[in-house]
Amino acid sequence: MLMETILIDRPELEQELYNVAEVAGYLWEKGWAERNGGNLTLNITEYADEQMRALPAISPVLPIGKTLSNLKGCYFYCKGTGKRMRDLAVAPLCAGSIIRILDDCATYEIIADEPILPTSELPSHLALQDYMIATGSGYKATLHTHPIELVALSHSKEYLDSERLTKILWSMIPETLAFAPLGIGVVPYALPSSVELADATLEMIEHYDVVLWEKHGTVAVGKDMMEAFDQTDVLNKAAAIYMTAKNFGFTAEGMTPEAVQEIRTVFNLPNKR
Ligand code: 2HA
Ligand code: ZN
Repeated sequence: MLMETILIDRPELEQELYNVAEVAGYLWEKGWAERNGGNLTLNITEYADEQMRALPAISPVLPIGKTLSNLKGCYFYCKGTGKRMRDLAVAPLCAGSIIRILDDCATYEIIADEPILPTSELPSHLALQDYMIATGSGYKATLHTHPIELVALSHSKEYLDSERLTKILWSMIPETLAFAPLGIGVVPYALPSSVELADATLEMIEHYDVVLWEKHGTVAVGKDMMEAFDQTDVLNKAAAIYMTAKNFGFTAEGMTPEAVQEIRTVFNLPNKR
């Protein structure tokens, strides 16, 4: 039996969801997405044609938990709560759904393909989406995942200082600074899914490429899901090198501050800190 899907006759949207699925596969392969771990959203408003806008809701009206004034009439693909990334990698609309934000900017409804409730971290993700629109960033993707080495580092007070952690990671290989020039910002532990966590994340993403939730995971944003993934991957790679040196029995020396500064100058990177 062929299932009805919103992707029929919408090849561009289908391609976008393929890209999201590709990233979900990488998250699983990297061991960052145990069980239902991690979640993501993608702003797909540009693909919301008249027919899509006319589709009836397949869920009750549901609260976001925040009022986000830039999201009026926006459409998002969201991973489903309790769903596995490795299932999303195979069939994005069996492990997630498409939602429409209603005019009050505080509620939403599910429109396709199935009434799969969105991610438990919806307030964080949509607050970021709202901010990304407000700043005209052109960013469409938000990604929360559980990268092993970065989460491990967040278990020691020594690494919970954003500036200190960023400097260590930048000094592991030249590419870290080149591709994550704003570094990583640490958010102190807060209950998963809480509005408190959402607010702290939003404050941090204004200043850093990736946000690290203490003893939990990371949040990254990007023009598309692959970009959000790459940002996380680059920083976690640096953490993995740092860890490998520790396993060899020494602390990585790190590039000298002069070598880091040279990268910044030659590649004309922002000199924020
Ligand atoms: O299960 O990772 O933070 C999804 C999560 C919640
Ligand atoms: Zn999580």
